[in-house]
Amino acid sequence: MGQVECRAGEDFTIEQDWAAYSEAEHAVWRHLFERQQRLLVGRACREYREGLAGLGVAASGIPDFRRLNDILERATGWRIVAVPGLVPDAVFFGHLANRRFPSTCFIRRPDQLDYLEEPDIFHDIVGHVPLLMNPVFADYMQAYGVGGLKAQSLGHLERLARLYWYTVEFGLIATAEGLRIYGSGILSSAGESVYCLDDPRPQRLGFDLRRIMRTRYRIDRFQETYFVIASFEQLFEATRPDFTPIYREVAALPDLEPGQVLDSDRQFPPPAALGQKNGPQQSSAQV
Ligand code: HBI
Ligand code: FE
Repeated sequence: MGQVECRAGEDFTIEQDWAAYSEAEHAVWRHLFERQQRLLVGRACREYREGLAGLGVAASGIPDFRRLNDILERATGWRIVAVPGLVPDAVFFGHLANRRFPSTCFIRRPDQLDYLEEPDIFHDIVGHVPLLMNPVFADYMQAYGVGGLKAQSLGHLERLARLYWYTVEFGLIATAEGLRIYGSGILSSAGESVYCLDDPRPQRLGFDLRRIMRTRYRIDRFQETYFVIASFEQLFEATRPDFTPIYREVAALPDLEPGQVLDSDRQFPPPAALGQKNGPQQSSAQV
């Protein structure tokens, strides 16, 4: 049996043991948090900023899940449960379907500040949890969990995982001030927080459920394609219908590569050419 199984119950939950974090681990959190807060000004969407503020997550150090849960449960009925790392898909979906967000509780090492293979507490708590304070997004995440259990039984998990990837992890939202970030994988990444809005190379396409379910993704590099929603209500409405006929329709079409563009795609224009003399701070995201 792997080490994880013997430490966690059948739902893979463990205790966070907040008192056990070292000063060095709190220092990694502070560095990551302060850097992200500077970078996300003018880039993170309003709903994320409101959720982060509402949770009281701060630079002071790694938060105690018990304190966050007092606030989160009152707001949307969600709760954070600690897990040792990635858990099996069925366990992951089972938690989401019951408004439990499975968050890792280890933090990356100082030499992993810019890239980490799998989620750590900074990605989960600073990336994912603030948006669970938003009622519409909280409903979407629970619907995703319910849908995941069904997708697994239908053998279409890969297509649903693409929806998660291109929305929950790497989604952008259109606002009156320009494109803004809501995807957790971007919100917890210093480099991609800038690249996703400022770099002219990636495609930025209008949200299209079937298009997303056909589009592959790479986990080891910045996205070549981002999908843009008009609102969280649009995202939640898209998950209302029964996906069974949609899976069948999409399975009959060829998969698409990241970066590929179809004539039917709604393309958002690349960011204005960056001012040569000023470099990235002249990005379109500047409000
Ligand atoms: N487990 N802890 C954890 N966190 C995740 O984000 C996660 C997971 N297991 C499976 C998973 N994500 C994805 O493969 C699902 O979207 C299918
Ligand atoms: Fe994640």
